[in-house]
Amino acid sequence: MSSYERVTAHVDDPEALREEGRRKMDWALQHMPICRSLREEFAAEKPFEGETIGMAMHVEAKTAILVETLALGGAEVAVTGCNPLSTHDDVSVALDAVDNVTSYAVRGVDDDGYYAAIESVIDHEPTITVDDGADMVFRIHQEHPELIDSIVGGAEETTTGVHRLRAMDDDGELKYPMFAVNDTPMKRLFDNVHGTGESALSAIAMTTNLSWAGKTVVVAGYGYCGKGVASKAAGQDANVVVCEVEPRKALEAHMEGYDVLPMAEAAEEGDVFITTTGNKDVITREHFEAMQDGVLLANAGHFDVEINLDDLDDLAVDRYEARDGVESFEMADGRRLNVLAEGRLVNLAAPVGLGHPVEVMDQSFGIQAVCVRELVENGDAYDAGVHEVPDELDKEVAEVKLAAEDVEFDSLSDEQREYMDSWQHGT
Ligand code: RBV
Repeated sequence: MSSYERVTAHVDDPEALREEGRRKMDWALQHMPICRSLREEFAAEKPFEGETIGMAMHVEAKTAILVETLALGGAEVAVTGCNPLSTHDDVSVALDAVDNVTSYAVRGVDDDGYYAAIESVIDHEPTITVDDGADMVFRIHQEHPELIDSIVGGAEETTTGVHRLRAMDDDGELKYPMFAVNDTPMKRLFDNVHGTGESALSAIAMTTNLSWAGKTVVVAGYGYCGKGVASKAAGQDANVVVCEVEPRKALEAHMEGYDVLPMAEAAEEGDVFITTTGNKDVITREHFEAMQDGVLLANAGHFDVEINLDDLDDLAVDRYEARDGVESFEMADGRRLNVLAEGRLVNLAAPVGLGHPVEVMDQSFGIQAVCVRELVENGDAYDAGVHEVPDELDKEVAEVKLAAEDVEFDSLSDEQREYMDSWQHGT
């Protein structure tokens, strides 16, 4: 059953829901010049005719524009969510109404519903896959290996997914080519840094109605996402503490002016904790035991494993919904520790979560779209395994964006090019 049928079975006015979803998509599109430019190209040339694209991504307005862009290029697209809480049902319904698109995403599904929807996408027998977190690639390899021969390749959106695919690849278990969209400059220097920083902080602020100024914000992980969260929190006048396990990143955080502490010490000081590591058990029992009353606990990593909620539940004598999107865990000594969005990635899974700002997703999804085009045009050139996105494609997307922003920039003269390519020049 598509999301339209599932969602609209419970609402009085499905057409109003579809219209609201479409309105959100139209707003996003206005701010997505890269996707607009690509959709013109795709609509004229129909590069995806005959392809079936299976997608598991956060189904909200910007993602819907990517899906529609691929469908306008001639593909049949089946899509579902990549997180049980990040789907916007109105957008999912609007997307399902687009020609050649079927959406199976519904917000608030349980584990069975989540995987059933991925299975429904796989039933379309995709020739190309687009993932955020690699759940679909993984499922195809585990449960439907017979489909692999007819899959040209795929593209992966996020750090965690690329990490997972590299682990599969290292074990010789990845059987078709996958582009690491996350690793391109146009993606991770913008989406991971500014996107995560802005959207995680705004989702936390909107969910709690609390201020950043004067707070101690503990950021776990100083990768691209952690850097973004730390710098935006500092920009809101918070005191930022960084926790790291990698010595050079810890040093980088220290040199960039943040306090660097082990989590065991940071736990005593923090007012707000934001995890961005991609690893499990970043905040556990010993840390909960040391925290102050009223702390906020939020995760901005892809999976809900960073804050150990089983430990927290063990310690709690009571737990209750304190606000929409905030669950309070009350300790025996009366302290209340507040978990946002069930420990799922807060910028998308909080009830007010809108995901990253439109402009950065335009960049990320521009890369996704040109990767799909590259797979259709040159898929045979890529072996099974994880591949970097060709730099020319990344530059192409940057140039479209600069043109849309009316930013002019320099180019090298022939002499400069020659100088850069030669090694004979010295003093
Ligand atoms: N992300 N998507 C959105 N569609 O609103 N916001 C963030 C959206 C992606 C982002 O690219 C990141 O790599 C991934 O979500 C984590 O799941």
